[in-house]
Amino acid sequence: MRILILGGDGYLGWPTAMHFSQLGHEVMVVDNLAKRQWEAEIDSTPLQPLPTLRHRVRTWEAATGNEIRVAIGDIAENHRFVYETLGDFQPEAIVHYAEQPSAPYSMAGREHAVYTQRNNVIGNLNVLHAMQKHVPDAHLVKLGTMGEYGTPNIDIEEGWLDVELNGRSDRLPFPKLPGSFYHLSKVHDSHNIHFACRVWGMRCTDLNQGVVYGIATDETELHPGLHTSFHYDAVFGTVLNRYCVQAVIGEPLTVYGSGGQRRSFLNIRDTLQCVRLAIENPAEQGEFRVFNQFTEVFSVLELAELVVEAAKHLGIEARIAHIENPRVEAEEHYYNPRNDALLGLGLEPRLLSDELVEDMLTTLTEHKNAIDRATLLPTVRWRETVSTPAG
Ligand code: NAD
Ligand code: USQ
Repeated sequence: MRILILGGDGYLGWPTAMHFSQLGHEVMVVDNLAKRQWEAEIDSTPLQPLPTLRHRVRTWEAATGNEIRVAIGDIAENHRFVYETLGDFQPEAIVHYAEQPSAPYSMAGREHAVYTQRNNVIGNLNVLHAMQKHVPDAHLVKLGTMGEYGTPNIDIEEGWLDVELNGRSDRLPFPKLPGSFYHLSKVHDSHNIHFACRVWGMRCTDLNQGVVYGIATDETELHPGLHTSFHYDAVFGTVLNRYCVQAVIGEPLTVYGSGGQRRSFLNIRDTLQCVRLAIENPAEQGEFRVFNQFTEVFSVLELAELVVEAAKHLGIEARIAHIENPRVEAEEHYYNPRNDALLGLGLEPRLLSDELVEDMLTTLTEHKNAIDRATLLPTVRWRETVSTPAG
């Protein structure tokens, strides 16, 4: 199958590209390398220096004999580039990761909020229009987020809600209560994709993904130059990845507020499994399909306690610090999301056991000296209209 990966230079995009290439698919990656500029802007560096995208692709070809095509371009600012790429490559499936992914980055002030929503919403619109023109039968697999739903006081269904009102009933999009301008951009994307399915008969899967953790996949482990971009700073690092880094360098694990915030989580290896299952079992023509993509639910305090315990097994004494929550979010709340669809397609979750955290801690210890402590504490505050994203 011809598979186009948008955002193929990123944390999830690069391992996904290698995964499909290894499975024998014809893969092309697109990226505008914007993440590398955001890193420079906020003075954040990934754990391991990243070779250029073309260099990574050459390493992949040398290691496996498989080719990955590359196109550098901006899907939001250059719609012609998107049309040309889809027209030339004729993908049968498109995996769309190419968005600004950080909630704190989007909350740093007006410019960052506008940039995030413009980049994400317009990029996605350009993809939808280019698909309609050049590959109307292709399957769009779009990365959304569990954070679109927020934390309502009812169970979270997969995208839809059966509603009865005044004697009538309907199946309607599940209500959304996102917690940042970034998460809002994903809600806007979902509405635009749903509309495109209704009016143009396109086939799309919206993957409402939880928080991803992990540093390695089967393919990144094939060669030292194939690692992915792993962040631990307060802007681009996600919570469990951050805790593990904090533990190995003896910094306290930064639990925001009481830590009762419950979220959905999954291993980066399971991201690849879920995206593969979505592609192998495509949505019907005209169908807007929503999957909740996660394997487990934890509170952020439970996660910190898990890391402390795993660190203890390795002789590392980790400790927890409850710091003032820079975000506006419920710290004690009901949270019960469903994830039946991907399990029904055969997802075999790789659950977070002590052993898995210990593996991560061991790998991170090898890179201990490269970790920049200055980027660990949050500087973006939701209640302030201008914050500095830099540490
Ligand atoms: P990332 O920043 O590492 O990757 C995104 C890539 O897209 C970057 O390489 C960036 O340069 C590229 N990009 C951004 N805007 C672009 C544009 N206009 N044109 C071309 N390329 C562009 O982020 P990630 O963690 O790999 O996340 C990938 C996707 O998955 C994002 O959409 C994110 O919102 C979503 N997601 C991530 C997580 C997570 O925990 N990492 C969880 C749920 C959803
Ligand atoms: N948190 C801490 N301590 C930290 C960092 C975070 O307690 O040091 C807390 C946050 O307050 C929040 C939770 O951990 O309650 C998750 O924060 P996060 O930074 O790990 O994740 P989030 O901002 O939600 O965003 C990440 C990705 C984003 C994706 C989202 C999935 O960056 O791309 O969409 O996870 S979800 O959370 O399901 O919406």
